Amino acid sequence: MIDSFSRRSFLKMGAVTTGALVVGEFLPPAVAQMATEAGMLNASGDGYIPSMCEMCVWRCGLIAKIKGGRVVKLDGNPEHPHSRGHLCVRGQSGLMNTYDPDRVLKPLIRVGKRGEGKFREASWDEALDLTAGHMQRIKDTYGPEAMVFSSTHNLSQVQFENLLYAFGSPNYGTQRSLCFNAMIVANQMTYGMEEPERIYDDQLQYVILTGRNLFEAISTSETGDLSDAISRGVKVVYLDPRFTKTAAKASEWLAIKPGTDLAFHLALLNVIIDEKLYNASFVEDYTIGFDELAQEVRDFTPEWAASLTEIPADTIRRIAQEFAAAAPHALAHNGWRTSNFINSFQTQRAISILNALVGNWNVTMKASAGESSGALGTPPQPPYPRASAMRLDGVPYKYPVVPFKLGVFQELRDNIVTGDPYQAHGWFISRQNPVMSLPDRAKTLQAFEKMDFIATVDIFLNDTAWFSDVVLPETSYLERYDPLLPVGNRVFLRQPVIEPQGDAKSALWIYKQLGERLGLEDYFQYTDEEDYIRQQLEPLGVTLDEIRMNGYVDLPESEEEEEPSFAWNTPSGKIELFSDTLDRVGFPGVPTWQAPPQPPQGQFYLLTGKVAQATQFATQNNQLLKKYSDEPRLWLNTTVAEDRGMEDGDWVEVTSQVGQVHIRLKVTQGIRPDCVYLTPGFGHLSKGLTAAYGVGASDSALHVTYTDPASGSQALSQTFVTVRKA
Ligand SMILES: Nc1nc2c(c(=O)[nH]1)N[C@H]1C(S)=C(S)[C@@H](COP(=O)(O)OP(=O)(O)OC[C@H]3O[C@@H](n4cnc5c(=O)[nH]c(N)nc54)[C@H](O)[C@@H]3O)O[C@H]1N2
Ligand SMILES: Nc1nc2c(c(=O)[nH]1)N[C@H]1C(S)=C(S)[C@@H](COP(=O)(O)OP(=O)(O)OC[C@H]3O[C@@H](n4cnc5c(=O)[nH]c(N)nc54)[C@H](O)[C@@H]3O)O[C@H]1N2
Ligand code: SF4
Ligand SMILES: [Mo]
Repeated sequence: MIDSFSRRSFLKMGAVTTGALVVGEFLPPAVAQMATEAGMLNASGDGYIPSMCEMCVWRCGLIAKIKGGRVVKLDGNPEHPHSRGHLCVRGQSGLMNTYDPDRVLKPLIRVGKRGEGKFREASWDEALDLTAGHMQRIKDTYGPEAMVFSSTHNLSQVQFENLLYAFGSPNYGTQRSLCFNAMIVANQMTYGMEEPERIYDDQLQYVILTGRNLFEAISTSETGDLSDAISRGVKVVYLDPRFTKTAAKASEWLAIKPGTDLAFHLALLNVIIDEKLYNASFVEDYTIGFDELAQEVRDFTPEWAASLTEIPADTIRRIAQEFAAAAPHALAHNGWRTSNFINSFQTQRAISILNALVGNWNVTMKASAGESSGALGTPPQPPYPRASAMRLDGVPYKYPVVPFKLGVFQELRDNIVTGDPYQAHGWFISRQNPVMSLPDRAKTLQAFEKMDFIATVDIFLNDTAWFSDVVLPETSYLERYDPLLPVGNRVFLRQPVIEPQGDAKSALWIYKQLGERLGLEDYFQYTDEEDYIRQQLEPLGVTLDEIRMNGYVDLPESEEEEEPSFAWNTPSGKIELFSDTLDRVGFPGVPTWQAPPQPPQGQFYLLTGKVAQATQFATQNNQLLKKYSDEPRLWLNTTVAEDRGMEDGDWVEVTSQVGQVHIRLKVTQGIRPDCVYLTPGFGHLSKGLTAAYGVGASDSALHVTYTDPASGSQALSQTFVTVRKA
C-alpha cells in the first residue's frame, strides 16, 4: 500500500524517473556513490540506503528503499538497538512526512496580521538577514536575555544551544517541564541520575506500571521488552484511570483515582516496612534515611490509601507482598510523562525509593549509559559569554532543584505575558510547537502578542510557525545530515537518502548562517554538515564514507570489565531515602502525602495521553497516518452518559477555567466515571496543515497551567471540565 500511494503522489509532483538522471539529480552524490560502490544501489540508482528515523525521539535505525529517485519504503535497520529491524507505524509512514504536499520548501516572511496565515516566499539571504537583524536589535536594545530560545530534544539541538549560549540568553524553553521533570528531578534527588536503565531479563517476575502506557506511548525497545516479558508470564500491574492498550495486556488493571498514585505507593512502602519485607542488608549498605522514611509512612496504611485511591486495601497489601516476594526481580516503573499533578514529584520519589527498599539496583535497574558523546570530536570554539541576567522563569531562585539549563517552560511563558521580572521581546523556536504543547493555548498566544519578533524553524507551517514572522524551512530527516547519535557502544549516522526538495536547509546550516550574521562565527567552525560530522568522527579514526554504508560505527571496546556500580552521584554517595538537599530548600526530605485537588461536583478530571499512531502535535497532517486514526472523540463513562442522557457520537461542549471546545463523544466503560479523556495533538489552528486542520479539538486549549513547586513539572490531569450537550 505504501509503495503505490507514494508512487501516485510522486507522479502527481511531476518528477521524472529515468534511471541515469536519478543518481545525479535526486540522490545526494556522495551518498549515492558509496551506496553504488557497496552494491546497495543498482546502476539506475534503485536500492537501499541506511539512515535514522525522526518521527519521534527514539531515532530508530532505518533502511530507506529508493526507487526512481524517491523513497518508496522505510524499514527498520536490524543493527539498531532501538528498532531491532522494526519501525513502528509512524516510522513506516515517515515518507509521507517528506512528501507531504504541505511541506514548507522556501523561507516565508509574514505579510498579513499574526495568525492570519499570510506569508510571502523569500530568499534565504533575506529571511536570515531579517531574523539576525531583529535578534541583534533586540540584544542591543534590551540585552540578550530579551530573546527567548526554545526547542525540543533533537540531534541538532547541540548547535541550537550553541547559538543561544553564544548569543548570551539564559532563557531556554525545553519540553522537559511539560514532560518528565517530575521523574528526573526525583531520580536526581534519590540516585543522583536522571533515569536508571531498566532491565527486562529472563528473571524478571513482576512489574508495576504507574500510568506508563508502553503499548501506545511507544518506546521501541522497551515496548518490545515488556511484550516479551508478558509472553513469558511476568506479572504486570498497571495503574491508569483509563483502559489503555497496556491495561488490556496487563495482568491487572487498577483504575486508580487520578492524583492518588502517591497514596498507593506510600501504602506499598508502609506494608513493606511494617511487614519487614525489605532487603535489610541492601538498605543498610547502600541507602540513607531509612528511619525517617519508616517514621513518615507509618500511618499510610493500605486502609488509609484505599479511601483515596478507590483501590481496595487488600489489593494494595497483596501487591506490596507480591512485589516484595518477587524482588529483586521486581520493577516499579517510574513512568515517563509524569506531569499529572503537583504531587507527581512526591509520587516519583516514592517509586524510586520502593525499588531501593527491595534491593532492585543492578537487578532490574542500573546506571544508564545515556547518550554519551564523549568519544566524539567537536568543532573548536571560544568559551561562551556569561549570561548576566536571571532566567525569566525564576530557575534556580524559585525552583532550586530544577536543572538550570532546562527551566520551567510554562512559567517562562507566563512571565513573558506579565513582563516580570523583565520583558522579553523576541522568540526563536526550532522543532517545537509550543502553541499546542504548552497548557492554556490562549495564554501562549498572548505571550506571542508581547513579542516584537518570532522566528520558527520547522518543516511544516505548524501552529507555532503560523503565528510567526519568519518561517525557516528545515529539510526533512530523509533529506539531511544531523550530528551523530551515540547509542550504547555504537554511533549512528543520519544521512540524506534523497536530495532536499525546494530550498529547505538543514538546521546545522541554518544555525551557522544565523551565527555568522550575529558576529558569532567563531562558534560555528564547520564548513558544512559533512565537515561537522568529519570533525565528530576524527578521534575515532573513522571516515564519513566508512560509516555511510552501515549507518553506524562501533566505538572502541573498553578494556576494563564493567563492574556493577554501587556508587551514586548523590551528596552522600548513597541512595537518598531522606534527601538533605530537598529538606534544606524547604521540601519534604522523605516522600509524604500531599492531597491533590479534586473536581467540584458535576465536573471531570481531563486526562490526556498518547496514541500509537501519532507523535505529539507533529504527525496529524501525515496522510498515511491519518488512514490509521479514528476521528478523535471525548471519552466519557457509559453510566455517566446514560445518567446525563448522552449518547455515543453526540456533540458536546467541554469547558474549563480557560477554554472551551466542541467535540463528539465516545461513550465507553474504559474510563472512570469521574474522568474524561481527549487525545492530544488535534484541533490545530494552522490552516497550513490542510489534512489536520478542522479535525478534532485541542486539549491544550482547555488545560489550566499548574506547576509543581519542586520539579517545575506542569500538572496536566489537574484541569477540571464540565461537559454538556452542544
Ligand atoms: N506513539 C507515541 N509514542 C510516544 C509519544 C507519542 O507522542 N506517540 N511520545 C513520547 C513521549 S515525548 C513521552 S513523554 C512518552 C509518554 O509516555 P507515557 O507517560 O506512558 O504516556 P502518556 O500517554 O503521556 O500518559 C500515560 C497515561 O497516564 C494516564 N494518567 C493521567 N493521569 C493519571 C494519574 O493521575 N495517574 C495515573 N496512574 N495515570 C494517569 C493517562 O490516562 C495516560 O494513559 O511517550 C513517548 N512515546
Ligand atoms: N495536552 C498535552 N500537552 C502535552 C502533552 C500531552 O500529552 N498532552 N505531552 C507533553 C510532552 S510529553 C511533550 S514531550 C511535549 C512535546 O511538545 P513539542 O516538542 O512542542 O511538540 P512536538 O509535536 O513534538 O513538536 C515538534 C515540532 O517539530 C516539527 N518537526 C517535525 N520534524 C521536524 C524536522 O525534521 N525539523 C524541524 N525543524 N521541525 C520538525 C513538527 O512539525 C512540530 O511542529 O508536549 C507536552 N504537552
Ligand atoms: S519509535 Fe517509531 S517513530 Fe519513533 S523513531 Fe522508532 S520507528 Fe520512528
Ligand atoms: Mo514527552
